[in-house]
Amino acid sequence: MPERSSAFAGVTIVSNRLPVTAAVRGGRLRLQRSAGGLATGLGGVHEQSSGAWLGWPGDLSAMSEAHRAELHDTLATNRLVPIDLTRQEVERYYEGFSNGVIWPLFHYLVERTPLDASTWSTYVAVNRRFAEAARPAARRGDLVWVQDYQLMLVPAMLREMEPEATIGFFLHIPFPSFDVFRLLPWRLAVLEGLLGADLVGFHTSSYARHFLTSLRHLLDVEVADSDALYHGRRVRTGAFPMGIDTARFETLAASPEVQRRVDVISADLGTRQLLVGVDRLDYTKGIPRRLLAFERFLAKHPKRRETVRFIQVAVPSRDGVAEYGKFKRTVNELVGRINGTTSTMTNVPVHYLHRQVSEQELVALYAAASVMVVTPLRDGMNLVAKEFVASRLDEDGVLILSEFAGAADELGDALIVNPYDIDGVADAIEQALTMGADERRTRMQSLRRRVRARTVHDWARRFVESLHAARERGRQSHVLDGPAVTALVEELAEAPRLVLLLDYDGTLVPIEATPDLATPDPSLGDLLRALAASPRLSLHIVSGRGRDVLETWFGGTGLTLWAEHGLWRWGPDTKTWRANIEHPRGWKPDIAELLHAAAERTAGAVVEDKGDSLAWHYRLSDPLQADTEVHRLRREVAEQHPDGDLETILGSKVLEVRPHGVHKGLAVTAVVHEWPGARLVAIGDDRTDEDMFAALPPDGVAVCVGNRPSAARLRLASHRDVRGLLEALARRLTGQPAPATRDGEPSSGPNPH
Ligand code: GDG
Repeated sequence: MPERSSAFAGVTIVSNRLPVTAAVRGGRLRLQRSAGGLATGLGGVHEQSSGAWLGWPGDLSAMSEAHRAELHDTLATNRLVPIDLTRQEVERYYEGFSNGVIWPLFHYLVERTPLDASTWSTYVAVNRRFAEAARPAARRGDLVWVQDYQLMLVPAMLREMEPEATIGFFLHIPFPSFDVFRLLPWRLAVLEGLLGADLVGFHTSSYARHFLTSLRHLLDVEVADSDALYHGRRVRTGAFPMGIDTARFETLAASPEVQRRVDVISADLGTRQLLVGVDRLDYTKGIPRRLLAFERFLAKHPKRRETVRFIQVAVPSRDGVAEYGKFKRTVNELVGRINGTTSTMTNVPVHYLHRQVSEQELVALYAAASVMVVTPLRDGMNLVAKEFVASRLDEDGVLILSEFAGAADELGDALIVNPYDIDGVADAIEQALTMGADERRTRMQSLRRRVRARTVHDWARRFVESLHAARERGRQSHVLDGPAVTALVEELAEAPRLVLLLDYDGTLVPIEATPDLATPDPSLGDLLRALAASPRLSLHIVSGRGRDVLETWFGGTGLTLWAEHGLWRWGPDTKTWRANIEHPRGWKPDIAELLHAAAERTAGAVVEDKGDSLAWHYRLSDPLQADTEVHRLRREVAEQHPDGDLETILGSKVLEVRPHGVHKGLAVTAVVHEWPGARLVAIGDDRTDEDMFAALPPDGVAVCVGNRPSAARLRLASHRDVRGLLEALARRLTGQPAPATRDGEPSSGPNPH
């Protein structure tokens, strides 16, 4: 029995298939629970939840209206919500795109991937249907847990409908490395689809890493620890290796029925040793190469033709997908050829069962095998390997396991093989068959400990608990839409004195490819002048830029300027720069040398000398290489200045080196001192602006621009929305119409997203 966990209380599951199969037998409707690991693992969650489970109930086209109505009623009493799909939708969304395109590509079988666009639109449409069906649950506040590669667009679609929803996604197959994933013409849509979730889970940490790498390369998403920072949200990623229901397999293995079957199998084997393979008949599972390795093994050890038997169960699968029909013939022919050349008068080495076997037969095979051969070319996890281990109550038997199965990460005590290395697998078979009893026991004991330590119920609980935690951390800021901007402007206009502290790059103008390109447009000058004209308002630009450029751009607008993150201050009355704090000098040449060396190594990176600080810009560089260089530069700076008189600050695609203790919060502190009682508003887009937000007095208003997570309570989507807010404020304070925006059109106020 799964442990009871209150974490599951309001979980709604969304998966391609419902966990039951409906059929009409003897004129009566029968529902059979699916036996697979996924149905078991999620079944425990569903039982303890008040939420629904949404999925396709299978092809009902041959079912009478009366049976269909009965089916819907029965499903409803079990909180199962059927998503009906037409025959054509199944062909295009499920067989065509999911199993025809995503499945081979994500398993690195590029040549089996037909990249024609014809099925994509149905994939999108059916994903939308699932998202719409999940909407009521999301609105109710349920945790919505979406499963697998058939539904990768659902998280973003649901997020769009219900921005406050809590959404988890788990991928049961590998997430391929970036160089393979990038082949997919719809790669951006898939990434954006997944990023709608609060938590994206994978079987292994390498799949999670591949996902994050693709995000960095293709969407330039900022990654902090293993979280993706996207549209103002923190999308957590993580490895949640799926386990099995170990207790169930142990109980089955100990049952008299299974024992009887083991006896029958053993009696038939006599003194022969048994190798077993169990898979869906799928080209990812490595059956042909496994057969070739077995053939090679027999060729190397001809006497073994009499003393071993290899039973391969291949469960029919996805018959509707063209590739699978061809594959079935290939395997048939291979089995025939190998048996033709290796059979003796008294033994046929390969027993090929192209059908589903009962659970009892399955566990009896696991229990009777000397060697279990699990050699997929790629496999997200592979539960068969774990089921074999759980069924070995005798602590005997050897597992041969592909290094390309996710399970290999946990089951290191198996004989780990490369399925492409036919000779290596042949040798592993011989090693397994001749392994001493002590070694077999030691390995199996260790494998059993691991499989028991992480059951499928633990997997479900860990995921759902992480999703709860992700929700707690995710919601921080409120996106200001048009009415919220109006309300804010009204509130600010009430203040007798108002101070605006504005960052420049990314806040008043967009981030351009190089800093030189991000010059202020004339309309920005007009807007700032209009604001500065209000006697109640004090306007400040608080930038990381150097003194000269700020003075050139804004010297004539009546603003106070703060250069180099608050190190220097320029006032419209004095028209001179003065340092805000004492700071060390003479450090720049050595550090500049380091930064230039890093720029030499990194295409697109440039060094900027700001006077009393240095900046290493990498907007045009490969994000991953830049990450490595940033890491290295921070270490090198710390090594050269062990006394900590310098610090390195990561901004928006820039690493700054500057004297310790300089930060934008200095500007806020000074303003609070000079304008006691004034209402302060700070607006900024990058990490350095967080120092301003942190230094604000309790009634200060912090507004973050763009996507990154922030301590700011309020958020605007882009610099355009900042201008919209400032224009509205200028109108309200001066009673004059606001100057036009950069595009020559008056802003209609910020967009909500
Ligand atoms: C996907 C991923 C990941 C097989 N033959 C019979 C039978 N089975 C059962 C096994 C096992 C299940 O089917 C197969 O699970 P796998 O994990 O091995 O593989 P996929 O079906 O490809 O599953 C995979 C999994 O999702 C979970 O995330 O591990 O990597 O590809 O439970 O026992 N069951 C019965 N008779 C059979 O003949 N009764």
